[in-house]
Parts: sequence; structure tokens; C-alpha cells
Amino acid sequence: MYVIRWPIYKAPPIQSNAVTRSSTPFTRFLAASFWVMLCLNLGVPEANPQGPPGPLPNGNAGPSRGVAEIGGCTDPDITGRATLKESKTEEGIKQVEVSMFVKGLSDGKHGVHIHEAAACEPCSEARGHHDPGPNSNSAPDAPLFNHPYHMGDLINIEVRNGIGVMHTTTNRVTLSDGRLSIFDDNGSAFIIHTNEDTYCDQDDELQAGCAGGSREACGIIQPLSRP
Ligand SMILES: [Cu+2]
Ligand SMILES: [Zn+2]
Repeated sequence: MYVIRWPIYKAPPIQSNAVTRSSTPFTRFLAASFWVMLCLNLGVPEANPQGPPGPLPNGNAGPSRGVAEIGGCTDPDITGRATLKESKTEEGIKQVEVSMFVKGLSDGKHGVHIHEAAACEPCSEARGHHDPGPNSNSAPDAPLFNHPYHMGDLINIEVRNGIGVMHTTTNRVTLSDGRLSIFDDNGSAFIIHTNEDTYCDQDDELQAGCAGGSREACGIIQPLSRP
């Protein structure tokens, strides 16, 4: 059984490059947040890629948490982690909180999506954007331009001084079993793109690469057992 170990990364000394070069309070805050969040993941339970761990307290079958270790498609200096947590709104709608921390990307915005297959080697194996359903069309751009209608479409991650942080909540997907689950037969993976996702929502934005272009980093999403 695959076991999440901590520390996942060889943590660089706190004085290293990105931290000391960034002298503004905001960048120091980002750097501190990065490591604090990694530390908070100390308590993540064992990954359970073999299958769902059983019924949840709210009656849903399947996992309620997930994690992805992120690495560069070609650049080994890109590393990071994403965590996913499913909950229910007061109305009973499932929602998934996604938190992502990545270092080593170029500064600026980078498109992030949940892609349709749990594969990163090479990053093209993650295939298109997660889009289950009777009219599934995972193509991001030309010629069909089915972006940003995909269930796996997320917001950009913003990188400053080499550190990227992203938090978002989506109700387009679930971790627990169901028609929107990202833990379907072939699983799912995060892809971080080289460029910003413009969301391709304007007619004059419908051009190849509007969803972020080439692939920079990838992380297979693993289901976690309940604590
Ligand atoms: Cu993508
Ligand atoms: Zn999309």
C-alpha cells in the first residue's frame, strides 16, 4: 500500500534562495505559508489507491480527501503538493476545497485543471480536462473549444518569487462516488500549464492555448482514507 511520507521533499534550509531574496512582508508571508501548509499535512492518513475506504459519515461512499504530489513535466526543480477535501454545503451540495502549493514555476499566472487520467509520464498521458457525462468532451481548445465548460476546470495558480499558492472551492467535481467523481476508472491528475488560463470565454479568445498552453507540472491525485 502506498504510504504518504513526510517530509515528502528535502526541505531546503529556510535561508535558501526564494526566501531570502524576497524581502517584502507579503512574499515572506507566502514563503512561510508554503512550509506551514506542508507541515500541516503531517497528519494526512495513508493513501488508498486500491479503492474507496468505505462509507462516509454523511452516507456517501468513497473517499472524502485526496492528495497529489506535484512534479515538473521536464524540470525536476518544480515540486509541490495539492490537497483536496470534500464537504457538503448547508443545502447538501457536495463541494471540494483544493489547496495547492508549488515552487519552481515562473512568476505569474498558470492555468490549473483536473485532467481526465491518473498519469504524468509523460504529462500528455493525463489527457484532456476531466469532463464526465453523456456529452463528455475533454478537449480544451481548437477545434472544439469546450473550455471552460469542463468539470475539471479550476482557477489559475499565481506565482510570486518562485512560490505559487492557490486555494479554491469547486462543486463541479466530487471525491466520493458518483457521476462527477474524479476517482473514476482511470483516476485523475492535476496539470499546471506554462501560461495563464484566459478561460476562453470570449469569442476573440478562442485560439489554441487559451486554456494555458503547454504542460509545466503534473500530479496524480490519490484518494485518502478517512482519518
Ligand atoms: Cu489543463
Ligand atoms: Zn477545460
